[in-house]
Amino acid sequence: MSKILITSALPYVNNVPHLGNIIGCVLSADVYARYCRSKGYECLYVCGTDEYGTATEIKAIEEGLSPAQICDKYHKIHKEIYEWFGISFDIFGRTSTAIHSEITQQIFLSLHKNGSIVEDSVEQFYDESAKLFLADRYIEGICPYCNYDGARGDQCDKCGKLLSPTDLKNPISKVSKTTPVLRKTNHLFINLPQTESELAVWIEKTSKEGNWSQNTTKIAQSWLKEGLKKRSITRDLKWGLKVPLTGYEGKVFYVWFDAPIGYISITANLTDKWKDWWMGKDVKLYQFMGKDNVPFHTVIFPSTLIGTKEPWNLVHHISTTEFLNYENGKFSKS
Ligand code: B3M
Ligand code: ZN
Repeated sequence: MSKILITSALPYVNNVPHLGNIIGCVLSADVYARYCRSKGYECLYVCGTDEYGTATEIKAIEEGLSPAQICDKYHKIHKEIYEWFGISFDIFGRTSTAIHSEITQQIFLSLHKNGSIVEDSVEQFYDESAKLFLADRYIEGICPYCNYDGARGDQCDKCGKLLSPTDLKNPISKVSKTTPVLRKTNHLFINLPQTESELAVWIEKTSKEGNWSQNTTKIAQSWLKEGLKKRSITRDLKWGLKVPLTGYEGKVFYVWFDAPIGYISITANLTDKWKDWWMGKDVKLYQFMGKDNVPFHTVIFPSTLIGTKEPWNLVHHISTTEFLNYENGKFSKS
């Protein structure tokens, strides 16, 4: 009989969990974990806080604390709230652990060894008054597709299209409310086209075997249809994981590169047998998330693991929810 590995998307640490987090990927996963245990299946349910990246840095500035202090403070709040709800995680961990850095760097080095990492220089928005390169979602402007004027540099919440900051009309820095300027900087990219055909075969097979919803399969297929492009995995930030490559000393991994590896490292913080769960045979991985996280779990993270050429277990079933709506709008954290 298969072992069942269950994950809920790792909530960003920099805010207090809201109803959307609970409904979106925790309640359903918890019910499924309880079901599996009641049937006597060997099952493991992991979650934890996603702690790196600009969001944490900016929260730290706002609260006059260090990023590490922010993580400690909010990790505790998250943990207590989920305990209050009686969520049956086997572990509620975090991404700022030594094991997490080790596994992330190892995965990066495997990709690098296999020629799946390429280097390129890019122009990126820089906030001259705050003196920092702006993460995509700290830039706001008008969506080129639907003209919504609160679109973020990574995504438009109105029409759902993924964006690049330079797609936005009238970009404004959310940090200082000034107009950012473009500056050149070097970054590392994961070469998604290299593993695209292998990924396509896997999506075709797993979406059927794992009974993916129509919506999930469509999202994954639409990425393949457009053709995968290389994606940057480094950022000019301080609060993140060090990149173990000469020339990249001042940079860190992009939070979406390390965050999904958090599922693995959180498991490793729970048990020495973590490889049985993540590489062993007869494990079925069930991942629960909000629908905006689907491309990362069906395309980008599986490509990352495929690119290592190591026998990682990829997702079997994806469970997603729509945004939680409230009076005709997206239910927001604020
Ligand atoms: N923290 C985004 C979110 O909370 C992100 C998920 C990571 S899952 C590896 O929606
Ligand atoms: Zn739009």
